[in-house]
Amino acid sequence: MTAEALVHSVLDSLAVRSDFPALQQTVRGGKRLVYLDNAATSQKPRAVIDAVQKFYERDNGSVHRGVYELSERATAVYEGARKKIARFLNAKDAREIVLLRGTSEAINLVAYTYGRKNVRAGDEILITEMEHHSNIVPWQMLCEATGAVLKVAPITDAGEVDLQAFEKLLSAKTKIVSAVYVSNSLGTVNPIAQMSALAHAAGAVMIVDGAQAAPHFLVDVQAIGADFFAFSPHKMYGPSGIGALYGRYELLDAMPPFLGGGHMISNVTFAKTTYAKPPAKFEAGTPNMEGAAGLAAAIDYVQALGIDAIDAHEQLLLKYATDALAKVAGLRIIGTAARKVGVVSFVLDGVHPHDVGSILDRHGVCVRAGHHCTQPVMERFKVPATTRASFGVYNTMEDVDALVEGLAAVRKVFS
Ligand code: 7TS
Repeated sequence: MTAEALVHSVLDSLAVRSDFPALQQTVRGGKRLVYLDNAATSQKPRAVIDAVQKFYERDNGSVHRGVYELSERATAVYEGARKKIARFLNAKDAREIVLLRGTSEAINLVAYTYGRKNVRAGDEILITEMEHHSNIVPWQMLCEATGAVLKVAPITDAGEVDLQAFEKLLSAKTKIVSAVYVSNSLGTVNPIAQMSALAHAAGAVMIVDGAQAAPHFLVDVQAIGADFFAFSPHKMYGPSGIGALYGRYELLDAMPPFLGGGHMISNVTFAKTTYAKPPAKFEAGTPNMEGAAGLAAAIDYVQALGIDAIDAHEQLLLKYATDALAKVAGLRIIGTAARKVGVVSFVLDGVHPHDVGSILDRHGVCVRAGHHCTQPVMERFKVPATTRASFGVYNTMEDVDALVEGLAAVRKVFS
């Protein structure tokens, strides 16, 4: 079987592509749109767009509060999405799912509430060198507020966490370990269950930044031992502005609230306010209801394709792209871990990644060029930035070929 036929045998990516209205357009004067920036945000299938529109056309009403039919429907959509996420991530209970804006807000919530309650001066928080800024800055803010110390587990030249060093950095002082499941700039899939087990053995809680995991393979928050797990559905064909924090119920229940306001209370008087139980305690204000409708449709969409088929499809693309890019003169791939998702970061001798990105854009190829909000990773590999291609369900080998052809054009400009 040819490689092209093999890709189509696990997922019919051309049929999948036709589900995405945005991918039907041409760009830059008639060029086929080759969208390879899925790690930043994915395009949306018709089913998700329709679910958002249907919510506005039929079900929009005040969630949780109203006594009329539209409000009941809005509440059913919103709470239905919560249940769907709980099943998707294999949480024990839907009350363990807090609906927020996304991964950044989820990690900030944990740092602010769990962190300020449980972390004292001299305690330690352990992260890794491959974290997104969203999983660095909230911990630095917590350390500033409490006098705790941030420790960083180094990564190897291949872009894998140095597990021995990680283990050595754990001690009775470690109160929190927070690590990325999948690196957005390197593509590395971390041995997160093993890291959780080590964190727990040291008596720390384990927070998993799952932004780049859930779109690509089956996630089971219980199996990986996550105490908290952050999720951004806009990277998984869902709407932006909605996301989730999974937290073990006992932990959520013992945490103080984050934002104050409507819905998060049990009773308010000027003398004393008592708070609602989780997840309501962390959901002040009118939430993103239409986003919840779209998010539920996105989960249905990936489950209908089959998450294992998605994984297999992206692995084939990753291999095809890695082999093809390795043959490009002067190109070096940054991130060569044994286990990766469909993310390829690279640098091209003598050409700044921003120039690579701009020239590729002229050919209709959308990639990300920059530090990908992982400046310490750039420092680790001694590069100012990388060009990153990241794959999704609708990408094909033709897309990879377009990338490689675009790179030949870059080379011509800079020769
Ligand atoms: N963590 C990881 C690993 C990420 O890749 C991102 C976003 C975030 C956290 C933040 O997610 P948000 O939904 O709250 O924004 N990563 C990227 C990226 O790679 N390019 O643009 C955003």
